[in-house]
Amino acid sequence: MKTCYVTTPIYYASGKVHIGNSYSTIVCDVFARYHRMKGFDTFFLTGMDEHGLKIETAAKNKGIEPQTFVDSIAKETSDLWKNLNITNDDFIRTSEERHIKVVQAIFERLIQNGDIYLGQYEGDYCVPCEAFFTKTQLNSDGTCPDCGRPTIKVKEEGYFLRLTKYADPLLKYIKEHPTFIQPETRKNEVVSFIEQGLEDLCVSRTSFKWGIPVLSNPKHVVYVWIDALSNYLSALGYLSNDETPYQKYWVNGDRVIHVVGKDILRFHAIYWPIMLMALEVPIRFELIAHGWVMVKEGKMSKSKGNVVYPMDVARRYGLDAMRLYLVKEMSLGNDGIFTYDRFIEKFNVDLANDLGNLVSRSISMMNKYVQGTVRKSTFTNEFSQDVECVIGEVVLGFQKAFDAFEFQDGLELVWNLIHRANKYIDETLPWGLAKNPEKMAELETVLYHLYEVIRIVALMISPVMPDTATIIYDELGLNGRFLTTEDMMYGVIDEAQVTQKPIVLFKRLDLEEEFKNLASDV
Ligand code: ME8
Repeated sequence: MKTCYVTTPIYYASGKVHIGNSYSTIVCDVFARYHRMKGFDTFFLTGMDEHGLKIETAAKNKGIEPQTFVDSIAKETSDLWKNLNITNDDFIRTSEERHIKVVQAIFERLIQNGDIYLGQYEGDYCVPCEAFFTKTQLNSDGTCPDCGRPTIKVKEEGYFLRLTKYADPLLKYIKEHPTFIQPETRKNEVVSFIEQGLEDLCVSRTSFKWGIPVLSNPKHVVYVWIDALSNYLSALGYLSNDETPYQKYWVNGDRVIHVVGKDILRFHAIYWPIMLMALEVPIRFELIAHGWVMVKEGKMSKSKGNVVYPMDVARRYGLDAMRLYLVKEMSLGNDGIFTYDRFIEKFNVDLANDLGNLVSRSISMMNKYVQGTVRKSTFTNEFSQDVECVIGEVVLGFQKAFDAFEFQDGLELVWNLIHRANKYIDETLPWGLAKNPEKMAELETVLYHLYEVIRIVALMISPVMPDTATIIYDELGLNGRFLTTEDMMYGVIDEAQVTQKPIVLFKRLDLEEEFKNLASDV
């Protein structure tokens, strides 16, 4: 059986996860669910990044131990994932023993083979971003190039990872593996960053305590990126000699995908493969870098009070509608925008009008004209043939897109099929056929084609809208059957009995009304 290992970034345990961070997790969930449908043995990892100065300071401000602080955020975050229907197989936390052991072993190994050495660090450090910057990387006024806030000067003894030694092998690797960094524009950014010249990276700190101590020199704690990046191996049981998930999903795995936001691209595209080269661990992963979810005013920020939380949207409009909006409206490589007016507009068009309407009018015609029993029929006509053709093309394109993490393109195709089916109803006029007993075979064929379109649409949207897909499947009388990607083709079902009572899947929203409600809730 083929394997798929997909990971989200591990989230800083410093605050509440918003709709932007949730985007990373939702797209990974879509990928994992899709691969399970394809029959891949899939391992989906997410977790928490729990060390560092920022977290130590936040805990101190609350008057509690850092461990107590991160425990409560980890619980809140893993509960959120359950509520968002995320199907992660594991939840790694960097304060766990299984992770600490791996990081300490990795660090010692890199000291022993000379890829980490002790030196003097002098530089500019951004506390909120937990990142050091060279003079050339800082903004002209000396502020942080990532967040724009002031940096502080730091001078201390520190361990360094030899990035310089691996710059050429890394460039070679990137050139030889065209899908290593996606999309292409992000790859070009990384290549030009490396070509400008890398500097060795400071990977330990002595100025705070909340981190993993370096075993051979415990006054140092491991600086956050070696700690954080190692989660992708520690969760797989990297150190053990047994038949571990590490062997299965990493060393011998078929697909390994790390999904990251564009702001942490550099760490994953440069530091991480270099760490792996230094450890002699094969680089098995492909990196997908996505853009940011923005709001009307630009970036979400607590101080501006414009942060959108996923459960607020999901409670109001349904979880699946929110998941669909994020996956369908965001083009992976670019920034996307979340606004309630756009969300409501898309809800009405994509869900209430297109999908909801197709399902409800088709099922009620099946009940009205053939007592809910749909059968494959041999009768055909040009419209039906065209629908079969469109199904074939859409499924092919959909699978190609979903394999390549291009969910927006895949879903665009699904909606093309929905439009085609709605048009098919207008072309064939089943209510007219029903009036003429001689047209019974034609009517049966139309209803069967509609049935097959709805079934295949439900299957294709199931990684994104799992609850909706289950409801539609139940309405089609298929509970729990025909659920793999192989069932995504016309003609799979011979006969079926649909529900007599279809529910309204998505009720049209009134924009004005919704804005009144939203305003009164704030
Ligand atoms: O960076 N839209 O954690 P984090 C889309 N601990 N994605 C967004 C976003 C937005 N508005 N805001 C943040 C970290 N993100 C590290 C990762 S991995 C070994 C360590 C994304 O909690 C961001 O790009 O700050 C990143 O991919 C993820 O949320 C976690 O961010």
